[in-house]
Amino acid sequence: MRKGDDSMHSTPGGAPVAARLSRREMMCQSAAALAGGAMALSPASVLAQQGLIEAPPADSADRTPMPGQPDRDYTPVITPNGVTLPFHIVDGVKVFHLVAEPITHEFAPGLVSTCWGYNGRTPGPTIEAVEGDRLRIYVTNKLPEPTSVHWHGVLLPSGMDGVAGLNQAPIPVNATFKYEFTLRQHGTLMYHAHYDEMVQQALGLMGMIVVHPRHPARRPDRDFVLLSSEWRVPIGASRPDPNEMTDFNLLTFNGKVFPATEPLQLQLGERVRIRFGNLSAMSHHPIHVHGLRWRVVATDGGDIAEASQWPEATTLVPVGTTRTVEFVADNPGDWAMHCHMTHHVMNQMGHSGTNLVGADPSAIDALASKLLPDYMTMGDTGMGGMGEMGMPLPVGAISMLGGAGPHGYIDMGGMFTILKIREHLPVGGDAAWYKNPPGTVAAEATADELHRDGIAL
Ligand SMILES: [Cu+2]
Repeated sequence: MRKGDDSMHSTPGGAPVAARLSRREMMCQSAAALAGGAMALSPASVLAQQGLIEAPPADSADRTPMPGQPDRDYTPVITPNGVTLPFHIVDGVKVFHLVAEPITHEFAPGLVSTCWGYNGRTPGPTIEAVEGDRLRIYVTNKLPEPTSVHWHGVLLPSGMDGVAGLNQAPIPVNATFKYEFTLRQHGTLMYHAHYDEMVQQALGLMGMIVVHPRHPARRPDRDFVLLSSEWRVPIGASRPDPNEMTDFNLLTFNGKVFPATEPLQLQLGERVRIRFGNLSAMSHHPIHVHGLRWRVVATDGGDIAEASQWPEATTLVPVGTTRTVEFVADNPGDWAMHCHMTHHVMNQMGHSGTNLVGADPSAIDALASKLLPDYMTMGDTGMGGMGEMGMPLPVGAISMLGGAGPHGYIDMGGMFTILKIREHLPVGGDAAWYKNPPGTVAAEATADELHRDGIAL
C-alpha cells in the first residue's frame, strides 16, 4: 500500500484502517477488486463508470503524465479581447502565476475605469491545460485587502478549493500562495476570488479555465471562450460600484462592451466551439446567435452525452455556470451574437433616462432654445440613432448604443458581438464587412412589387 493512499485513513478511534486488516483479508479484497472490478472503487471511479467524469489516472500519486502542449495535444483556445496565461514546466508540473491587483481597464474607447484584475486585465488570462496535467498556480496578492482564488468546477482536494476561511486562510496583502492539483477531468471551468466575493468579483477578479481532453475524439477548428459579467459604473465615476444589486449599466463579454468586443472570425465550413461562462453578480444571460444553430455539448459539470445534446439558437447561461456549444460555420455573412435581454445590449447612458416616447416637446424646445440655442429634446420618437448623433458626452461615459456598420449605425451595445463567416478569411487582421450577393439584402419594396403581391398601403 502506497504512502498517502486514501485507504490508509485513520478512524476516529485510533489505528489506521489498513493496520486492522489481516494480511489474508487484504489479499482477499485485492483479489475481489481485480476479479470483479466493482469493489473498493473510489467515488471518482464510480462517477467515471457512470460516465460523469473522466477516470482518474490510476497512478496519479506516483507519476505525472507528460504535460499537454499546445497544437501537439490541443487546438489552443481563442479569448477575444483577452490572452492565455503562459506557463513553464518544472519537473513535469505546469507552473502558472496569477497576480491579483488594481488595474486600469477600458470597457470601450472613452470609458476607462479602475478595476481589480489578474495580471493587468479583467477577466484574467485564460488558464489552459490538458486532462492529467499537474498544475502549480502561484497567486500573489497586490490588492489592498486579502483575497483567495476558487477554481470553479475543478475536481480537486478540499484544501485547494479556495474558499477563504473554509478551505484555506485568506491570502494576506503582498503574500503569495501556492495551489497545486492534478486535473482529472476536461471541460470549461472558471476561476474567481472567493474572499469578499461580492466586491472582488464586481471589480473584475475572474477568468476562464479550459481543460482539454487528453485524447480528444475530435478537435474543433476554432475554439473560443467568452466570459460574461455585469458592472455598475455611474457616469463620471472612476470605478465600478460593487454594492449595486439590480441596476447594472455595463454588460460585458470578456470585459468589453460593443463596439469594443472583438468579432469572432470563422472560415466557412469550420467546426466551431464556443465556451460561454457567466460570472455576473445577478443576471443570467440568454445568448442568441443569428443565422446559425448550435448544440449544447457540455456544462461546467462535464460533457453531455451525444444523444442528450439539444439544438438551440439561444442558450441560457445562468450565473455561475458554463455552457459549451458547437456548430458548423455553414452560413457565410456577418451574424450578430448577443444576450437577448434588451437592457443587456445597451450601454451606460441608456438605462436611467426619463421616458419621453410620445411626448410633444415643441413648447419646451421653444422656451429652452432661447437660453440654449442648440437645445433639442430627444427620445420623444424613440431612442434609435442616439448613439449616431455624436453628442458630447460627460467624462466617464460612453454612448448608449452602437458602432458603425456596413448599412448605417448598429444600434446595439453591451453584450453584443459579431461572427464573421467567410469563404476566405484574410491572413491576419479583420475581415471586411460581408458583401451580400446581389438581390439578397432587405430593401424598400418597389411599387411594382407591392402591386404584384397585392399589398395595399
Ligand atoms: Cu444578458
